[in-house]
Amino acid sequence: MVIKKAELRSIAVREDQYPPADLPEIAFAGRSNVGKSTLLNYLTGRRKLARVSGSPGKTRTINFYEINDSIRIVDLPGYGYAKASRSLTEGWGKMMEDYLGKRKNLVCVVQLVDSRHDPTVQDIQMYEYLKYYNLHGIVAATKSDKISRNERQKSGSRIRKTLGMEPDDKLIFVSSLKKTGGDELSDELERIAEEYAASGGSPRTY
Ligand SMILES: Nc1nc2c(ncn2[C@@H]2O[C@H](COP(=O)(O)OP(=O)(O)OP(=O)(O)O)[C@@H](O)[C@H]2O)c(=O)[nH]1
Ligand SMILES: [Mg+2]
Repeated sequence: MVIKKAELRSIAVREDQYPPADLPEIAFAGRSNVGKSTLLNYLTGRRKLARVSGSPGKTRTINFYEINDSIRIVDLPGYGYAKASRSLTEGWGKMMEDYLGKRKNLVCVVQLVDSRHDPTVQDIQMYEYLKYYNLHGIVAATKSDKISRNERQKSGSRIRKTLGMEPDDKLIFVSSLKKTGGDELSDELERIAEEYAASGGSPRTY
């Protein structure tokens, strides 16, 4: 996918702040600090489009980025942020339920996991949740610059097994630092968007 244009369309904490449901959306979900915002910048080739931080809990809103006026990538706030206050954690749950559970033009969620570690309990729960809504299918293993080629094999089977990925589910190793894996991921996203367009943009039925 050649990205000619990428811009922040909306920042939302409530449904009435979402943009109209007129374009297919692909969301990025994952633990705080796993590298969602950095991956978005890497994929769009815009270094400063999404804000990145060394400390977890940077993205606390649902941020909609419009690509080539034809598809949106949605940067979701991360989970598993230990220092988050109780009210923030509760707010997070509702915000995620409202978006992931109801958004009609949401076609897929890319789940990000850290390639260095076993998926956490919350990663597993998130993948289960995505499966339930049929939004699963692509997992991006981030920060792959931090592991060797050898470790990648092991990491891959561990992630597949722990999350309970099906053989057809895609696992893509990415490094936003070294700029690897992005082409494979964006080809996958393009394929999904085309499928959605070919289906006449049929909305979710649940
Ligand atoms: N080595 C390495 N570091 C990375 C990579 N991607 C992200 N990081 C670092 O990981 C940290 C967190 O990145 P973010 O993109 O802000 O993470 P996030 O998932 O958006 O976090 P929240 O907004 O808190 O949910 C930053 O310090 C990034 O520089 C990568 O591919 N390789
Ligand atoms: Mg972020």
